[in-house]
Amino acid sequence: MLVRLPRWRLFLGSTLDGEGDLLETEPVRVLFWYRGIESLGLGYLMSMLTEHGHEIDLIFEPGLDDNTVMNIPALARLNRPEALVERAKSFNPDLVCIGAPTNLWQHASRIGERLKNELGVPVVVGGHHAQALPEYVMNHWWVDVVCIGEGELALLELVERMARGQSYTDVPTMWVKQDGVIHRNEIGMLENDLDVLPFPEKQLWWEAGAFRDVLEVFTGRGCPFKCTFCNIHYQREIFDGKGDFLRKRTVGNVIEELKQNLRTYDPSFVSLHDDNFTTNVLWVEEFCEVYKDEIGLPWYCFGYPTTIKPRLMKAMAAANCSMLFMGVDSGDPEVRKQLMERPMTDDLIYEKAKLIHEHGIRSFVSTIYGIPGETPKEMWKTLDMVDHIKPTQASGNVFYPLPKTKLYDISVEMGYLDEAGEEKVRRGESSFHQHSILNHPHKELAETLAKLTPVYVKAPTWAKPLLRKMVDRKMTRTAQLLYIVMIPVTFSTIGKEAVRITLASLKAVFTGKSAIPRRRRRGRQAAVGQMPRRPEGTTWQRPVADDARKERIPEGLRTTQAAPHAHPHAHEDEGVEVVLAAPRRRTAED
Ligand code: B12
Ligand code: SF4
Repeated sequence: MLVRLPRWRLFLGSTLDGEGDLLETEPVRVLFWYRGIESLGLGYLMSMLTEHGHEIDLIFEPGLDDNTVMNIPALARLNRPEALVERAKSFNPDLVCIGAPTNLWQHASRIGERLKNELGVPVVVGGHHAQALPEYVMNHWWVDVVCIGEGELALLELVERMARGQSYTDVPTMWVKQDGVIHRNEIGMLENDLDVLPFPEKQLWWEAGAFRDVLEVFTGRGCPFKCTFCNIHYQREIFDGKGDFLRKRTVGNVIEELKQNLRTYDPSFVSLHDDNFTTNVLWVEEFCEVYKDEIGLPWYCFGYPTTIKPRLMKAMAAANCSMLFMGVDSGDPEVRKQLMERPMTDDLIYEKAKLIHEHGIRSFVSTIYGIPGETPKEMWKTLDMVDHIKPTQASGNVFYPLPKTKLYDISVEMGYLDEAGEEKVRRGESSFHQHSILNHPHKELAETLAKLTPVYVKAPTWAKPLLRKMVDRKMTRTAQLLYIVMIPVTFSTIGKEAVRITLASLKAVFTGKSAIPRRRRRGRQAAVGQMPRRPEGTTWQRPVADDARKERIPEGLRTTQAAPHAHPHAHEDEGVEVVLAAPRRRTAED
């Protein structure tokens, strides 16, 4: 029997009895918001919902005024907020989902408040700012739910509860505010088997102009390292005991996603986002073997210096790897070791850069200037190291104390971040590419160096003394201008895609396409065999009645508790041992 249930407004907080599971429910309409770039994290949430029969739409702000790289408030009009709100209204959602890394929080809260006022439906906020500062985020009147971890299972559970008219105040990983009470639920179990997740949504991002030439894909989640400026070390703590922190998809599953997207889109480049990518040589070799035959497009990935090995480079070069991103971060070994917890010698960095180039792979290195306690001499060493490496591209970042990171705490302890600065971080002001928000005695030097690093490494020898003079005189504004003008030269690959995305996303907001509800037939992926590792007998078709899915329901909601699933894979290769289910063991190189 098909029972049509009313929308959440009529029964929020009421509970159907257990038989509710058997009801055929109406889809819930979920609206997503993001800004500036495609978010694969949100893409996963979107496809999880559509695979279960719910309807989604996306409002995407081009973010030209402040894209975390440049801040030009006069361009804010180009985001056409009115058009986005109109689209939101015409979609008539039951739920709004906002993705918020720290530096997007200001924009997220502006649109979140507006949507709450205009639509009056519950608003869920997730992403790194929400994970780091859930209490702060929840304290905003317009926020109803905060997602404190990975969202696929938690959001689906919440939406399914809405569809069934059940209360969702106890959904793990979600903090829920209802009738003035905040229900702070524990973080739920992580999905250990990434292959069971539906491939992230692409079409809505494409329509919004968020990608064109570059097809992005995650091959794994988590990172074995512990850089003090990154969220990874506290994420490892919050997910402790909740499953495998380091997870890898199977090669077949990644290739299948790429193939599926290549049937629809026509990218010229593949971008693999995974900090874990180069840590598992056997996985990479298997991937490269299949990739070169079945995909073949040039691609880009991340590599932690100690994990860059000859065998790996050989396999990657043969599979058309076109660029490798490697964090140099600081040119001073003590700063790297003591302040950044990236213990490696200068020689190791030079050797790895050489190795990359010897295999015909282009390099993209990144630097951070202005961390607490850093001296001018140490900052100059960073520029010199990067110059010596002769990378294809280099980026310069101004240190930003991301909330809950070790380097944030160090900044406070050392007096570099006062209460006003902490409030700026909570509000997400500035970014890695803008002004230093520390009370750093050498902040102008850091800002000028950050702007000039990409230009300096590409400059002819005769121009370098001039650029050094510019840094000496802390000509930050001129450096900023030069940085912008030189983008086509300094970031030729990314720059081209950035221009295409800018034009495409502007076109999308200006032509004002109407909302087209996306609803996919349940079980679509299963039907075409795209989940090679999904256990037999399981299905995405009826999530509630499905036993296998119940196992994936976060702890606390299960009727029977399943033992946490752990599948450690240990691989030894060339002295690097990587254990995928546990914190990484230190290597000789570390
Ligand atoms: C890959 C990556 C990128 C890729 C993004 C690829 C893409 N298209 O999605 C690129 C290189 C483009 C990128 C850019 C930036 N990144 Co980045 N990036 C990462 C990285 C390495 C991995 C992220 C990851 O594993 N995601 C896996 C997916 C599945 O997780 P997710 O995106 O977090 O989403 C899940 C949950 O957070 C949650 N969730 C997220 N949003 C929402 C919303 C709702 C409603 C719900 C319910 C749940 C939810 O559910 C999602 C699915 O499980 C992390 C570091 C790390 N290892 O974590 C940094 C990281 C996320 N990046 C960071 C930063 C600072 C940036 C930049 C600002 C850098 C810069 N200088 O410009 C830009 C931001 C651009 C932007 N507008 O988003 C910071 C964010 C810190 C913070 N507190 O905000 C991180 C944590 C690194 C760090 N330094 O600590 N990044
Ligand atoms: S290697 Fe990258 S993702 Fe891993 S801890 Fe360091 S900065 Fe974070």
